[in-house]
Amino acid sequence: MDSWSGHEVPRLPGAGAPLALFDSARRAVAPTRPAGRATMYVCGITPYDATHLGHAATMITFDLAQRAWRDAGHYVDYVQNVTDIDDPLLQRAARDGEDWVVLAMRETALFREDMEALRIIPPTHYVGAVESIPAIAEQVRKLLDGGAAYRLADGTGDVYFDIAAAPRFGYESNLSRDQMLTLSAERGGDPTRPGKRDPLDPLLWRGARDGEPAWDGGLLGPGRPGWHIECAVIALGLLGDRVDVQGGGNDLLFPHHECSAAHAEWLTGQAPFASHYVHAGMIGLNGEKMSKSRGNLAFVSRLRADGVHPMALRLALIAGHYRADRQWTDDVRKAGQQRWHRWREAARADAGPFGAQLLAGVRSRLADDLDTPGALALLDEWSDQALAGVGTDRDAPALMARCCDALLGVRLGG
Ligand code: 5CA
Ligand code: ZN
Repeated sequence: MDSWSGHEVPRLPGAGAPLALFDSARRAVAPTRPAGRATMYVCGITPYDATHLGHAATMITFDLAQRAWRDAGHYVDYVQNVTDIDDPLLQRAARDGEDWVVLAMRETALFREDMEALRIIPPTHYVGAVESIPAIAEQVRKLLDGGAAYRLADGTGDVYFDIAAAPRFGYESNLSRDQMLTLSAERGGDPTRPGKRDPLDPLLWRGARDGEPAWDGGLLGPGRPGWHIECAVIALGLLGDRVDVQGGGNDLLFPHHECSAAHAEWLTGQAPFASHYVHAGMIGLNGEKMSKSRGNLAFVSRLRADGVHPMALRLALIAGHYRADRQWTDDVRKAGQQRWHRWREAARADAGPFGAQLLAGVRSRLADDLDTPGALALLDEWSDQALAGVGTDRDAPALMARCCDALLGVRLGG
């Protein structure tokens, strides 16, 4: 499907440092090592409601990774999906008496608009689950033929992945079996369903049900794909057998990314599927994780309509480290707006402290697991000094603005 429109990313003098990121599988910060072209797959929205600040924060996180890679001289091949068929989407459409396709298209259009406003560099490929169904069905048939999947004997036509076919299962999330069972039940799995070989086995293909949309699955029969196999197949089809980064919010650590990796690794015979599994913290509101099911949402579109500049929003969201779960509050918003105004003023100063040094500092903070609080502190200090008339580098204000634009995605002009 169509992505959104991009914008020019200014080039900076010299080159950025190699990017290191925290890998959930190894539980450590480790350098990324893209072979020229860097590849990244990020789990995108399930479009049954508007983009909230949690989605925005996660998308900004991976946008920063993309910017750091580009600055270090890599071409970035970036794929993001849209889960445009899934139970929650069908439930919301039924609740509101709406066509599920219309709902998905409307919310995806709004997401694109929000992403553009936030200056998120568009993915190379923006891909819907629905348009990928033939490819997904083909891979599910392969899993079934190869003995890594089985059909439930209850006549539903449902097909499950046999986690016994994934000897490394659990390596990505590092959780105990009890924790996995709990999370599977909370996050779309069905550990108590009778007839499964292992309670943790994930659904690959859901046989057609009355009143639900279904697609031709060839020998699988009519139905629709399970969630984890969608992301595995879309990633493999467009990025090859391995990706440098598999990304999303930390609510996807298990079962989603564990199962996607298990599917992909069985299909390619290569492990690990991702060199880095990168997880952004959850943005909360009123003390709880922001989620559609809880209904405590702060929408990007709503804030934009209320006059909060998208660049101030971006600054507010990156004031905390991407891996930390954090709360959205009025104070966080106000601090973002104040910083935005101050930096804009500083970028218009006649001179400031040495620009090359500022750029080197910001680059090194971001290369170190996207340390935005560290980068923001350097830019705050530089701005304070420039506004106090400290420093004689007349090229520094323009370089500071270009640095914010290219590396943080924050445009100070305009
Ligand atoms: N469509 C699936 C992924 S394949 C999905 O999780 N959709 S979503 O709409 O629920 O979330 C979209 C992206 O935003 C995912 O990467 C998810 O991990 C992330 N996300 C969801 N809620 C939050 C939140 N409160 N804070 C930060 N990130 C979030
Ligand atoms: Zn996904």
